[in-house]
Amino acid sequence: MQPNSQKISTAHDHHDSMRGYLKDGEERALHLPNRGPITYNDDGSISKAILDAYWEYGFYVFKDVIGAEELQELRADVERVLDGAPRSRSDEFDRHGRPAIGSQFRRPAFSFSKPLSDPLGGTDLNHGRHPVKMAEPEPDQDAPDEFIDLLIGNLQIMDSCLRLYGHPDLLSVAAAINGDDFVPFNEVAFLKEPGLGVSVAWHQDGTTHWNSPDWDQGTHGFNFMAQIYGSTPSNGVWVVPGTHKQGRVDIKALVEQSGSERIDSAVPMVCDAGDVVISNRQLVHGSFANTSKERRVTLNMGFLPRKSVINVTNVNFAGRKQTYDEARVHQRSRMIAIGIDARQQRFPHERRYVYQPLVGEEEQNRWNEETRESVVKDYNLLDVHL
Ligand SMILES: O=C(O)CCC(=O)C(=O)O
Repeated sequence: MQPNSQKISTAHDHHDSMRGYLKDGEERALHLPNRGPITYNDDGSISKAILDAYWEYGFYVFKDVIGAEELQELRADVERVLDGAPRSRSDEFDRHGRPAIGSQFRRPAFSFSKPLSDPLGGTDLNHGRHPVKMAEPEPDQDAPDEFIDLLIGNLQIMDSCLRLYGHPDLLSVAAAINGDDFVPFNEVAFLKEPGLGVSVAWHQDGTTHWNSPDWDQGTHGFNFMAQIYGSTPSNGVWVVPGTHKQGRVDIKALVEQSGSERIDSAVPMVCDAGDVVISNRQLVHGSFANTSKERRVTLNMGFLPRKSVINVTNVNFAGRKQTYDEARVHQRSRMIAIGIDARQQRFPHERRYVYQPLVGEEEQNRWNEETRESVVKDYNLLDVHL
């Protein structure tokens, strides 16, 4: 039985007490046959070995997807956005006294949390899908009361993220998993700052289709998780491999069997900077408070199978009911086409991905100041919530 981590008080104790669990998990993770570059069969389709491993384990670590130059651009954009962020959740100005980034958008671009806390575990938030509270170690005395743990709407606050969104290899994977007519879900950035990063309590994403007669292992889609500083067992997302195939998992029971929230069968996503993980949203997954000295910044980009989305009704981020009809999904999907064009302008020698649902609409979906205003601005009011 592992120590009851709920009783651990300081960040230092927490980090120390995790060592054995982190090491064992890393070893298990590195033994799984689910990491390597994105590769193709002779006919241009994604390699069968990648797809087989993804469907078997529910995740795959794609190595070296983002090159050094692009990584620098992504990091610089995150820094710029943090520099221009509101000083607190109720502030309209940044630390330089300028109007904060995001004030021009209808949805907030920043989420604030208490250092090393678990804002979701054991609450009704997110449809109550995080049933177990994680350990909340005491942050160091010089830690701020609150810090930014999430950026929301990456594609409108960071042009580098819009370009990454149009990545031909990632979009080819999206098509291989969800079909050529895949649709967008949402884009956020998880900021796991050293000594501050919050827990994301164990959960499965997805709220709408668990009891559908045609539910399957891919129904609630997947997230790409692009790592711009790498991801370690201490600061990374952990998953329970294969649980995407099991329907609703009893997370409380998993935690009880393991003797603490350190679930025995879980493994961490171990990545270098530039790697991108594809992670099935139905996997049991979560992350621990970041008591390590390493930063993780993960850019999430989610995609769904069209058949899970069209004409489905759900509540949005503000609790308002909405139906994802064809017109709405079409408008939201324009972000893929604009991302492709933005990428092509930046990397003109790279293969340009062809997004089947919007073939013939390339002219309307050029990346320029007009589409920044008319399509990209407030695009995430049309996010899909499944
Ligand atoms: O990045 C993290 O720590 C959590 C990610 C997560 O839970 C998600 O993408 O659903």
